[in-house]
Amino acid sequence: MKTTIYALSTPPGRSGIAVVRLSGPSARDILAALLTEPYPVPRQASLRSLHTATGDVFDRALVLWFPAPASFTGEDCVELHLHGGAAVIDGAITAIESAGGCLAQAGEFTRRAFENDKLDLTEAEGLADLIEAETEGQRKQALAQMSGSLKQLYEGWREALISVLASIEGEIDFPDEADVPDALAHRAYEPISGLIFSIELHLADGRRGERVRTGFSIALIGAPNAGKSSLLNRLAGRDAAIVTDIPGTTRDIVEVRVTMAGFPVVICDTAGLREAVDAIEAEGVRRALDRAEHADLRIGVADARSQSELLDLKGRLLDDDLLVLNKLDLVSGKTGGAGLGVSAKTGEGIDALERRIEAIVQERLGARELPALSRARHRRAVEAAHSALLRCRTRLADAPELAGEDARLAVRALESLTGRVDVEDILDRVFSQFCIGK
Ligand SMILES: Nc1nc2c(ncn2[C@@H]2O[C@H](COP(=O)(O)OP(=O)(O)O)[C@@H](O)[C@H]2O)c(=O)[nH]1
Ligand SMILES: [Mg+2]
Repeated sequence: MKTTIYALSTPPGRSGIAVVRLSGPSARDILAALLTEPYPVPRQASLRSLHTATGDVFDRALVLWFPAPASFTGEDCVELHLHGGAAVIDGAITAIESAGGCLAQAGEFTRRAFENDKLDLTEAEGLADLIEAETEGQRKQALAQMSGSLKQLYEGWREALISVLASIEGEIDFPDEADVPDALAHRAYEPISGLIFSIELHLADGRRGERVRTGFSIALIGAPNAGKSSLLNRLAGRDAAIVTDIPGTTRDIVEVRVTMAGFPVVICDTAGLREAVDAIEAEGVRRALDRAEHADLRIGVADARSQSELLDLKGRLLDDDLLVLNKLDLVSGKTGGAGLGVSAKTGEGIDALERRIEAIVQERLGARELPALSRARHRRAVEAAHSALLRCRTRLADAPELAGEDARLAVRALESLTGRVDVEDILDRVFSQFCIGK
Protein backbone atom coordinates (compact mmCIF):
# COMPACT_ATOMS: atom_id res chain seq x y z
CA MET A 1 0.00 0.00 0.00
CA LYS A 2 1.17 3.52 -0.80
CA THR A 3 2.31 5.77 1.99
CA THR A 4 0.47 8.95 2.79
CA ILE A 5 2.77 11.89 2.28
CA TYR A 6 2.65 15.38 3.69
CA ALA A 7 4.69 18.54 3.22
CA LEU A 8 4.65 22.24 3.83
CA SER A 9 3.81 23.53 0.34
CA THR A 10 4.49 27.20 1.05
CA PRO A 11 7.99 28.54 1.76
CA PRO A 12 9.32 28.00 5.28
CA GLY A 13 9.41 31.01 7.60
CA ARG A 14 6.77 33.29 9.05
CA SER A 15 3.78 34.09 6.83
CA GLY A 16 0.10 34.98 7.00
CA ILE A 17 -0.90 31.53 5.86
CA ALA A 18 1.06 28.31 5.47
CA VAL A 19 -0.37 25.42 3.48
CA VAL A 20 0.37 21.85 4.52
CA ARG A 21 -0.74 19.27 2.03
CA LEU A 22 -1.43 15.55 2.42
CA SER A 23 -1.89 12.89 -0.22
CA GLY A 24 -2.45 9.15 0.00
CA PRO A 25 -4.81 6.45 1.23
CA SER A 26 -4.69 7.60 4.87
CA ALA A 27 -5.14 11.31 4.18
CA ARG A 28 -8.77 11.10 5.21
CA ASP A 29 -8.03 9.33 8.52
CA ILE A 30 -5.14 11.63 9.34
CA LEU A 31 -7.40 14.67 9.02
CA ALA A 32 -10.03 12.86 11.10
CA ALA A 33 -7.42 12.38 13.83
CA LEU A 34 -6.86 16.15 13.99
CA LEU A 35 -10.56 17.01 14.24
CA THR A 36 -13.22 16.85 16.95
CA GLU A 37 -15.76 18.76 14.87
CA PRO A 38 -17.65 17.27 11.89
CA TYR A 39 -15.63 16.13 8.86
CA PRO A 40 -15.58 18.79 6.11
CA VAL A 41 -17.66 18.48 2.94
CA PRO A 42 -15.48 17.63 -0.13
CA ARG A 43 -13.87 20.61 -1.86
CA GLN A 44 -15.36 23.19 0.51
CA ALA A 45 -13.27 25.31 2.82
CA SER A 46 -14.26 24.65 6.44
CA LEU A 47 -13.01 26.38 9.57
CA ARG A 48 -11.92 23.81 12.16
CA SER A 49 -9.89 23.56 15.36
CA LEU A 50 -6.95 21.22 14.88
CA HIS A 51 -5.53 19.02 17.66
CA THR A 52 -2.36 17.07 18.27
CA ALA A 53 -2.61 13.46 19.51
CA THR A 54 -2.43 14.71 23.10
CA GLY A 55 -5.43 16.96 22.61
CA ASP A 56 -3.56 20.23 22.28
CA VAL A 57 -5.23 22.66 19.87
CA PHE A 58 -2.42 23.88 17.59
CA ASP A 59 -4.50 26.10 15.27
CA ARG A 60 -7.95 27.10 14.15
CA ALA A 61 -7.68 27.00 10.41
CA LEU A 62 -9.33 26.35 7.07
CA VAL A 63 -9.22 22.73 5.97
CA LEU A 64 -10.03 21.24 2.58
CA TRP A 65 -10.80 17.63 1.74
CA PHE A 66 -10.38 16.35 -1.84
CA PRO A 67 -11.48 12.73 -2.18
CA ALA A 68 -9.83 10.68 -4.95
CA PRO A 69 -9.79 10.79 -7.90
CA ALA A 70 -10.74 14.47 -8.25
CA SER A 71 -7.57 15.89 -6.70
CA PHE A 72 -4.20 17.15 -7.88
CA THR A 73 -2.50 13.79 -7.32
CA GLY A 74 -5.53 11.64 -8.07
CA GLU A 75 -5.32 10.28 -4.51
CA ASP A 76 -7.23 11.36 -1.41
CA CYS A 77 -5.82 14.80 -0.56
CA VAL A 78 -6.14 17.22 2.33
CA GLU A 79 -5.01 20.82 2.59
CA LEU A 80 -4.54 22.63 5.86
CA HIS A 81 -4.42 26.42 5.46
CA LEU A 82 -2.68 27.16 8.73
CA HIS A 83 -1.53 30.39 10.30
CA GLY A 84 2.05 30.66 9.13
CA GLY A 85 3.98 30.56 12.39
CA ALA A 86 6.78 28.12 13.19
CA ALA A 87 5.04 26.69 16.29
CA VAL A 88 1.78 26.14 14.41
CA ILE A 89 3.58 24.34 11.59
CA ASP A 90 5.53 22.24 14.12
CA GLY A 91 2.24 21.33 15.81
CA ALA A 92 0.74 20.26 12.50
CA ILE A 93 3.78 18.17 11.59
CA THR A 94 3.81 16.42 14.98
CA ALA A 95 0.09 15.67 14.73
CA ILE A 96 0.33 14.41 11.15
CA GLU A 97 3.34 12.20 11.87
CA SER A 98 1.76 10.63 14.90
CA ALA A 99 -1.31 9.87 12.76
CA GLY A 100 0.92 8.07 10.21
CA GLY A 101 1.93 10.70 7.64
CA CYS A 102 5.41 10.56 6.05
CA LEU A 103 7.35 13.61 4.88
CA ALA A 104 7.17 13.86 1.06
CA GLN A 105 10.25 13.85 -1.14
CA ALA A 106 10.94 16.63 -3.63
CA GLY A 107 8.36 16.46 -6.42
CA GLU A 108 6.54 13.50 -4.91
CA PHE A 109 3.07 15.05 -5.15
CA THR A 110 3.59 15.80 -8.83
CA ARG A 111 5.08 12.36 -9.41
CA ARG A 112 1.98 10.75 -7.97
CA ALA A 113 -0.16 12.98 -10.19
CA PHE A 114 1.89 11.74 -13.14
CA GLU A 115 1.53 8.11 -12.08
CA ASN A 116 -2.24 8.59 -11.85
CA ASP A 117 -2.38 10.12 -15.36
CA LYS A 118 -3.30 13.57 -14.12
CA LEU A 119 -0.53 14.99 -16.27
CA ASP A 120 2.14 13.75 -18.66
CA LEU A 121 5.85 14.40 -18.34
CA THR A 122 5.87 17.57 -20.46
CA GLU A 123 3.01 18.99 -18.42
CA ALA A 124 4.87 18.17 -15.21
CA GLU A 125 7.92 19.98 -16.61
CA GLY A 126 5.69 22.93 -17.52
CA LEU A 127 4.49 23.01 -13.93
CA ALA A 128 8.10 23.02 -12.65
CA ASP A 129 8.89 25.86 -15.08
CA LEU A 130 5.84 27.84 -13.96
CA ILE A 131 7.03 27.70 -10.37
CA GLU A 132 10.48 28.89 -11.52
CA ALA A 133 9.16 31.52 -13.97
CA GLU A 134 10.50 35.00 -13.31
CA THR A 135 9.43 36.81 -16.45
CA GLU A 136 6.20 37.11 -18.40
CA GLY A 137 7.58 35.23 -21.41
CA GLN A 138 8.66 32.34 -19.18
CA ARG A 139 5.28 32.29 -17.51
CA LYS A 140 3.41 32.13 -20.81
CA GLN A 141 5.54 29.32 -22.16
CA ALA A 142 5.33 27.34 -18.91
CA LEU A 143 1.58 27.78 -18.64
CA ALA A 144 1.04 26.62 -22.22
CA GLN A 145 3.25 23.59 -21.66
CA MET A 146 1.56 22.79 -18.35
CA SER A 147 -1.77 22.98 -20.16
CA GLY A 148 -0.68 20.36 -22.67
CA SER A 149 0.68 22.24 -25.70
CA LEU A 150 3.68 19.94 -26.14
CA LYS A 151 1.77 16.86 -25.05
CA GLN A 152 -0.83 17.42 -27.77
CA LEU A 153 1.83 17.94 -30.40
CA TYR A 154 3.81 14.82 -29.45
CA GLU A 155 0.73 12.66 -28.91
CA GLY A 156 -0.59 13.76 -32.30
CA TRP A 157 2.67 12.67 -33.97
CA ARG A 158 2.63 9.41 -32.08
CA GLU A 159 -0.91 8.58 -33.19
CA ALA A 160 -0.15 9.40 -36.81
CA LEU A 161 2.95 7.23 -36.64
CA ILE A 162 1.14 4.32 -35.06
CA SER A 163 -1.33 4.19 -37.93
CA VAL A 164 1.57 4.20 -40.41
CA LEU A 165 3.19 1.44 -38.40
CA ALA A 166 -0.02 -0.57 -38.64
CA SER A 167 0.05 -0.41 -42.41
CA ILE A 168 3.73 -1.39 -42.49
CA GLU A 169 3.04 -4.36 -40.25
CA GLY A 170 0.05 -5.33 -42.36
CA GLU A 171 2.43 -5.55 -45.27
CA ILE A 172 4.87 -7.73 -43.31
CA ASP A 173 2.07 -10.10 -42.24
CA PHE A 174 0.53 -10.52 -45.69
CA PRO A 175 3.47 -10.34 -48.07
CA ASP A 176 1.91 -12.54 -50.74
CA GLU A 177 -0.86 -10.26 -51.81
CA ALA A 178 -0.34 -8.93 -55.27
CA ASP A 179 1.55 -5.66 -55.76
CA VAL A 180 1.47 -4.84 -52.05
CA PRO A 181 5.09 -3.69 -51.60
CA ASP A 182 4.62 -0.82 -53.98
CA ALA A 183 1.31 -0.02 -52.39
CA LEU A 184 2.96 0.08 -49.00
CA ALA A 185 5.72 2.38 -50.09
CA HIS A 186 2.99 4.49 -51.59
CA ARG A 187 0.72 4.54 -48.56
CA ALA A 188 3.41 5.13 -45.94
CA TYR A 189 5.69 7.52 -47.80
CA GLU A 190 3.44 10.57 -47.64
CA PRO A 191 2.47 10.45 -43.96
CA ILE A 192 6.07 9.74 -42.93
CA SER A 193 7.32 12.63 -45.02
CA GLY A 194 4.68 14.85 -43.45
CA LEU A 195 5.86 13.87 -39.98
CA ILE A 196 9.49 14.41 -40.89
CA PHE A 197 8.60 17.87 -42.13
CA SER A 198 6.69 18.80 -38.96
CA ILE A 199 9.52 17.53 -36.79
CA GLU A 200 12.09 19.51 -38.76
CA LEU A 201 10.02 22.68 -38.31
CA HIS A 202 9.82 21.99 -34.60
CA LEU A 203 13.59 21.46 -34.31
CA ALA A 204 14.55 24.48 -36.42
CA ASP A 205 13.26 27.11 -34.04
CA GLY A 206 16.58 28.61 -33.01
CA ARG A 207 16.28 26.92 -29.61
CA ARG A 208 13.58 29.43 -28.76
CA GLY A 209 11.94 27.46 -25.95
CA GLU A 210 15.22 26.55 -24.28
CA ARG A 211 16.25 30.22 -24.40
CA VAL A 212 13.00 31.35 -22.84
CA ARG A 213 13.82 29.08 -19.92
CA THR A 214 17.51 29.79 -19.50
CA GLY A 215 17.93 33.30 -20.92
CA PHE A 216 18.91 34.98 -24.19
CA SER A 217 22.63 35.69 -24.10
CA ILE A 218 24.26 38.88 -25.38
CA ALA A 219 28.01 39.46 -25.53
CA LEU A 220 29.47 42.98 -25.59
CA ILE A 221 32.69 42.91 -27.58
CA GLY A 222 35.14 45.51 -28.84
CA ALA A 223 38.52 47.13 -28.38
CA PRO A 224 39.81 48.10 -24.94
CA ASN A 225 38.40 51.40 -23.71
CA ALA A 226 35.57 51.44 -26.28
CA GLY A 227 33.17 51.68 -23.35
CA LYS A 228 31.81 48.13 -23.09
CA SER A 229 31.79 48.09 -19.31
CA SER A 230 30.20 51.54 -19.18
CA LEU A 231 27.52 50.33 -21.57
CA LEU A 232 26.91 47.20 -19.51
CA ASN A 233 26.40 49.33 -16.43
CA ARG A 234 23.94 51.52 -18.34
CA LEU A 235 21.94 48.52 -19.53
CA ALA A 236 22.03 46.91 -16.09
CA GLY A 237 21.08 50.15 -14.35
CA ARG A 238 23.85 49.64 -11.80
CA ASP A 239 27.63 49.55 -11.45
CA ALA A 240 28.16 45.90 -12.28
CA ALA A 241 31.55 46.19 -13.99
CA ILE A 242 34.61 48.28 -13.14
CA VAL A 243 35.16 51.26 -15.45
CA THR A 244 38.53 53.00 -15.71
CA ASP A 245 40.48 54.77 -18.42
CA ILE A 246 43.15 52.07 -18.22
CA PRO A 247 42.89 49.79 -21.26
CA GLY A 248 42.55 46.11 -20.29
CA THR A 249 40.60 46.70 -17.07
CA THR A 250 38.03 43.96 -17.70
CA ARG A 251 39.41 40.41 -17.77
CA ASP A 252 36.80 38.12 -16.32
CA ILE A 253 33.40 37.92 -17.96
CA VAL A 254 30.88 39.99 -16.03
CA GLU A 255 27.31 38.75 -16.42
CA VAL A 256 24.18 40.73 -15.70
CA ARG A 257 20.68 39.30 -15.82
CA VAL A 258 17.91 41.64 -16.92
CA THR A 259 14.39 41.29 -18.27
CA MET A 260 13.75 42.59 -21.77
CA ALA A 261 10.47 42.27 -23.70
CA GLY A 262 9.31 39.93 -20.93
CA PHE A 263 12.18 37.47 -21.39
CA PRO A 264 15.28 36.77 -19.32
CA VAL A 265 18.39 38.22 -20.94
CA VAL A 266 21.98 37.67 -19.82
CA ILE A 267 24.34 40.46 -20.91
CA CYS A 268 28.06 39.68 -20.73
CA ASP A 269 30.83 42.22 -20.59
CA THR A 270 34.13 40.89 -21.90
CA ALA A 271 37.81 41.78 -22.07
CA GLY A 272 38.78 44.21 -24.82
CA LEU A 273 40.10 42.53 -27.95
CA ARG A 274 43.77 43.32 -28.55
CA GLU A 275 47.24 41.76 -28.30
CA ALA A 276 47.27 40.98 -24.59
CA VAL A 277 50.04 42.41 -22.41
CA ASP A 278 50.09 39.47 -19.97
CA ALA A 279 48.83 35.92 -19.48
CA ILE A 280 45.79 37.03 -17.48
CA GLU A 281 44.62 39.38 -20.16
CA ALA A 282 45.32 36.77 -22.85
CA GLU A 283 43.02 34.38 -21.02
CA GLY A 284 40.43 37.17 -20.78
CA VAL A 285 40.59 37.72 -24.53
CA ARG A 286 40.28 33.99 -25.18
CA ARG A 287 37.16 33.88 -22.99
CA ALA A 288 35.75 36.97 -24.68
CA LEU A 289 36.03 35.36 -28.12
CA ASP A 290 34.58 32.11 -26.86
CA ARG A 291 31.62 33.87 -25.28
CA ALA A 292 31.05 35.96 -28.37
CA GLU A 293 30.94 32.83 -30.48
CA HIS A 294 28.32 31.14 -28.31
CA ALA A 295 26.16 34.18 -27.59
CA ASP A 296 22.71 34.56 -29.18
CA LEU A 297 23.54 38.15 -30.08
CA ARG A 298 26.79 40.10 -30.24
CA ILE A 299 26.88 43.83 -29.66
CA GLY A 300 30.07 45.29 -31.07
CA VAL A 301 31.10 48.46 -29.25
CA ALA A 302 33.45 50.87 -31.00
CA ASP A 303 34.70 54.32 -30.10
CA ALA A 304 32.78 56.51 -32.54
CA ARG A 305 36.00 58.38 -33.35
CA SER A 306 37.90 55.30 -34.43
CA GLN A 307 37.61 54.02 -37.98
CA SER A 308 39.91 51.06 -37.25
CA GLU A 309 37.76 49.79 -34.35
CA LEU A 310 34.75 50.00 -36.63
CA LEU A 311 36.44 47.98 -39.34
CA ASP A 312 37.74 45.37 -36.90
CA LEU A 313 34.26 44.83 -35.44
CA LYS A 314 32.62 44.52 -38.81
CA GLY A 315 34.80 41.48 -39.39
CA ARG A 316 33.69 39.91 -36.12
CA LEU A 317 29.93 40.47 -36.24
CA LEU A 318 27.31 38.39 -37.99
CA ASP A 319 24.55 39.87 -40.13
CA ASP A 320 21.97 39.90 -37.34
CA ASP A 321 24.30 41.41 -34.74
CA LEU A 322 24.35 45.01 -33.53
CA LEU A 323 27.05 47.61 -33.92
CA VAL A 324 27.18 50.45 -31.41
CA LEU A 325 29.26 53.61 -31.80
CA ASN A 326 29.99 54.89 -28.33
CA LYS A 327 31.26 58.22 -26.97
CA LEU A 328 28.90 60.18 -29.18
CA ASP A 329 29.41 63.08 -26.77
CA LEU A 330 32.99 63.43 -28.03
CA VAL A 331 32.01 63.55 -31.70
CA SER A 332 30.79 66.69 -33.39
CA GLY A 333 27.97 65.97 -35.80
CA LYS A 334 26.65 62.58 -36.95
CA THR A 335 28.27 59.14 -36.87
CA GLY A 336 27.55 58.37 -40.47
CA GLY A 337 24.95 55.64 -39.83
CA ALA A 338 27.42 52.71 -39.68
CA GLY A 339 25.95 51.77 -36.28
CA LEU A 340 23.78 52.95 -33.44
CA GLY A 341 25.24 56.09 -31.88
CA VAL A 342 25.21 56.20 -28.09
CA SER A 343 27.00 57.77 -25.20
CA ALA A 344 27.39 55.49 -22.22
CA LYS A 345 28.55 58.58 -20.37
CA THR A 346 25.57 60.90 -20.95
CA GLY A 347 22.94 58.23 -21.65
CA GLU A 348 22.22 59.56 -25.12
CA GLY A 349 20.91 56.86 -27.47
CA ILE A 350 20.65 54.22 -24.73
CA ASP A 351 16.84 54.11 -24.91
CA ALA A 352 16.98 53.53 -28.64
CA LEU A 353 19.56 50.76 -28.15
CA GLU A 354 17.37 49.09 -25.54
CA ARG A 355 14.40 49.21 -27.89
CA ARG A 356 16.47 47.61 -30.63
CA ILE A 357 17.59 44.82 -28.32
CA GLU A 358 14.03 44.29 -27.12
CA ALA A 359 12.78 44.03 -30.68
CA ILE A 360 15.43 41.40 -31.44
CA VAL A 361 14.64 39.40 -28.30
CA GLN A 362 10.91 39.61 -29.04
CA GLU A 363 11.44 38.46 -32.59
CA ARG A 364 13.66 35.52 -31.67
CA LEU A 365 11.85 34.33 -28.53
CA GLY A 366 8.27 35.56 -28.97
CA ALA A 367 5.40 33.08 -29.24
CA ARG A 368 4.68 31.30 -32.51
CA GLU A 369 1.85 29.09 -33.56
CA LEU A 370 3.69 25.87 -32.78
CA PRO A 371 4.69 25.30 -29.16
CA ALA A 372 8.45 25.34 -28.58
CA LEU A 373 10.37 22.45 -27.12
CA SER A 374 11.85 23.81 -23.95
CA ARG A 375 14.53 21.38 -22.78
CA ALA A 376 17.57 19.57 -24.11
CA ARG A 377 15.74 16.37 -23.15
CA HIS A 378 13.00 17.19 -25.66
CA ARG A 379 15.49 18.04 -28.37
CA ARG A 380 17.37 14.76 -27.96
CA ALA A 381 14.20 12.66 -28.12
CA VAL A 382 12.73 14.57 -31.08
CA GLU A 383 16.07 14.23 -32.91
CA ALA A 384 16.06 10.49 -32.23
CA ALA A 385 12.52 10.21 -33.65
CA HIS A 386 13.58 12.27 -36.65
CA SER A 387 16.57 10.12 -37.58
CA ALA A 388 14.58 6.92 -37.09
CA LEU A 389 11.92 8.26 -39.46
CA LEU A 390 14.49 9.22 -42.08
CA ARG A 391 15.82 5.64 -41.99
CA CYS A 392 12.31 4.25 -42.04
CA ARG A 393 11.44 6.18 -45.16
CA THR A 394 14.45 4.96 -47.13
CA ARG A 395 13.70 1.33 -46.23
CA LEU A 396 9.98 1.33 -47.01
CA ALA A 397 10.25 -0.11 -50.48
CA ASP A 398 13.00 -2.71 -50.00
CA ALA A 399 12.97 -3.75 -46.37
CA PRO A 400 9.56 -3.33 -44.75
CA GLU A 401 10.64 -5.26 -41.63
CA LEU A 402 13.48 -2.83 -40.99
CA ALA A 403 11.23 0.12 -41.80
CA GLY A 404 8.76 -1.18 -39.22
CA GLU A 405 11.54 -1.44 -36.65
CA ASP A 406 12.57 2.17 -37.32
CA ALA A 407 8.98 3.35 -37.03
CA ARG A 408 8.74 1.56 -33.68
CA LEU A 409 11.93 3.28 -32.51
CA ALA A 410 10.45 6.64 -33.47
CA VAL A 411 7.27 5.83 -31.54
CA ARG A 412 9.35 4.97 -28.50
CA ALA A 413 11.30 8.22 -28.72
CA LEU A 414 8.01 10.16 -28.80
CA GLU A 415 6.69 8.13 -25.90
CA SER A 416 9.74 8.91 -23.80
CA LEU A 417 8.86 12.60 -24.25
CA THR A 418 5.48 12.30 -22.64
CA GLY A 419 6.59 9.61 -20.19
CA ARG A 420 4.35 6.91 -21.69
CA VAL A 421 7.20 4.44 -21.67
CA ASP A 422 8.86 3.89 -18.34
CA VAL A 423 12.21 5.57 -18.31
CA GLU A 424 13.00 5.60 -14.64
CA ASP A 425 16.13 7.76 -14.80
CA ILE A 426 14.29 10.43 -16.79
CA LEU A 427 11.46 10.43 -14.28
CA ASP A 428 13.90 10.72 -11.38
CA ARG A 429 15.63 13.63 -13.04
CA VAL A 430 12.45 15.51 -13.89
CA PHE A 431 10.80 15.17 -10.51
CA SER A 432 13.88 15.81 -8.41
CA GLN A 433 13.97 19.39 -9.70
CA PHE A 434 10.79 20.19 -7.86
CA CYS A 435 10.78 21.52 -4.34
CA ILE A 436 9.41 19.49 -1.45
CA GLY A 437 5.69 20.14 -1.22
CA LYS A 438 5.11 20.16 -4.97
N1 LIG B 1 33.32 60.69 -23.04
C1 LIG B 1 32.94 59.43 -22.90
N2 LIG B 1 33.72 58.57 -22.24
C2 LIG B 1 33.31 57.30 -22.13
C3 LIG B 1 32.09 56.84 -22.66
N3 LIG B 1 31.96 55.52 -22.39
C4 LIG B 1 33.06 55.17 -21.68
N4 LIG B 1 33.88 56.25 -21.51
C5 LIG B 1 35.16 56.28 -20.83
O1 LIG B 1 36.07 55.45 -21.53
C6 LIG B 1 36.94 54.77 -20.62
C7 LIG B 1 36.83 53.27 -20.83
O2 LIG B 1 35.53 52.84 -20.47
P1 LIG B 1 35.18 51.35 -20.15
O3 LIG B 1 33.72 51.25 -20.00
O4 LIG B 1 36.02 50.86 -19.04
O5 LIG B 1 35.63 50.67 -21.51
P2 LIG B 1 35.90 49.12 -21.85
O6 LIG B 1 37.36 48.91 -21.73
O7 LIG B 1 35.42 48.93 -23.23
O8 LIG B 1 35.14 48.30 -20.86
C8 LIG B 1 36.50 55.20 -19.23
O9 LIG B 1 37.36 56.25 -18.82
C9 LIG B 1 35.10 55.72 -19.43
O10 LIG B 1 34.74 56.69 -18.49
C10 LIG B 1 31.28 57.80 -23.39
O11 LIG B 1 30.20 57.51 -23.91
N5 LIG B 1 31.75 59.05 -23.47
MG1 LIG C 1 35.76 46.87 -19.62
